[in-house]
Amino acid sequence: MVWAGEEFGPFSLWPHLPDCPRIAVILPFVGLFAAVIVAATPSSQLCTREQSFTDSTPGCKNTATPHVFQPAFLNVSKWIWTGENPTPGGNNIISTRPLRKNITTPCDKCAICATIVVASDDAHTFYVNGVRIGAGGDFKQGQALFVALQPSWNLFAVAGQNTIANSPAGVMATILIHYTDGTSATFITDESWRTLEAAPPTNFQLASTDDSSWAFAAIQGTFENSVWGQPTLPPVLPLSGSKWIWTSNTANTGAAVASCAFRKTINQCAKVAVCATVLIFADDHYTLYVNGASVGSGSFAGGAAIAYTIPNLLPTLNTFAINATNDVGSAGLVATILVTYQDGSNETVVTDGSWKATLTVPQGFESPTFDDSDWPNANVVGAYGIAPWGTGLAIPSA
Ligand SMILES: [Ca+2]
Ligand SMILES: [Ca+2]
Repeated sequence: MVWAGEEFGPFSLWPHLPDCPRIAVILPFVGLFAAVIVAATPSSQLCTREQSFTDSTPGCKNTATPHVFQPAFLNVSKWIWTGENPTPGGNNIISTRPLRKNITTPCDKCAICATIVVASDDAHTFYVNGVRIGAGGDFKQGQALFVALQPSWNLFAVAGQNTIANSPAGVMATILIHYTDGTSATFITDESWRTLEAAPPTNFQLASTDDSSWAFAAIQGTFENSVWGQPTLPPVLPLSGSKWIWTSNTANTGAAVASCAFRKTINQCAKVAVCATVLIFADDHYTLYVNGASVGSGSFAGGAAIAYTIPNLLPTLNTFAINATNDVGSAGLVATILVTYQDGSNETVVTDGSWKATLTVPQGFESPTFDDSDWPNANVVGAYGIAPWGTGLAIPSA
């Protein structure tokens, strides 16, 4: 579904506090809980396993479960700019312009994380709740960004740049917000966004900046009809930084017909993990578990890597476990995991020699409390791109 934003009122004053009784309770709890974790667990120590972060927030019990990744389709979005040139898609001066949208969560939901795909002519820097989460510049292909959200409202801000004199200028984004009840909703750049015919003021990306007197953005074109053509979605995640791993370093030329177990525990004490996106492929097939729960399975016969959204990470310790089976010939496992943290940052974890691997699959190996300390590290078979798999693997779009 597409919410154009009108239901929350583009004419309402910002910050717009909805009439949700829970809001006064939730936000202090988020900060307090995060602060307790940071203060109590120095990053030099292993963390203890905490209760799910969102479950501790009154009114925000997280019942979302892992699922196959859902693309943030750009084809529902619109190109926006200031309207300095009243002709949509017309030429603009060299300039940087602020674009902002506060998205209020419906009263009966709690936002947890988002996938953002953004394209721009000529460049953009993207902020969420004041934190810079990425920058890029391409009107032919969107950039994928992943970010953890606040439960009740979130401020999306973009500094759009037109770097070529007398050329069209525009930003197009689709924001797919995941809620703790397992539902999601799509938001787009449209005429409800706020902008200025001036350079972004200092701290324009912060919630403390009042944009209620700013103008509304002007539509420069739609996905179907604009001077830019139709931008494509980027790959959900890259595999280019990942290694093929197995229990022997020559598995690309042949390996035992067997099932192997792989484990990687991400232990980040100084931050609160919220969501993850996983892209994974195995020769010949696998089942992926996160914190002991089965997420999904895939096979070589599918010919494509599969992406998953994990919306229910634990705050500090998260265990990714994979049962991978070789049926014949070469064997390998390759994956990229992107974890989003409560503070707006993210971390990419790839399959490499730091993973644990065994040539058997012990009972209960997928459990977060399983002791893998006596397992050997995985063998690196080679970088993504090596034979026999090459770089031809199909990767889903963001
Ligand atoms: Ca331009
Ligand atoms: Ca094989």
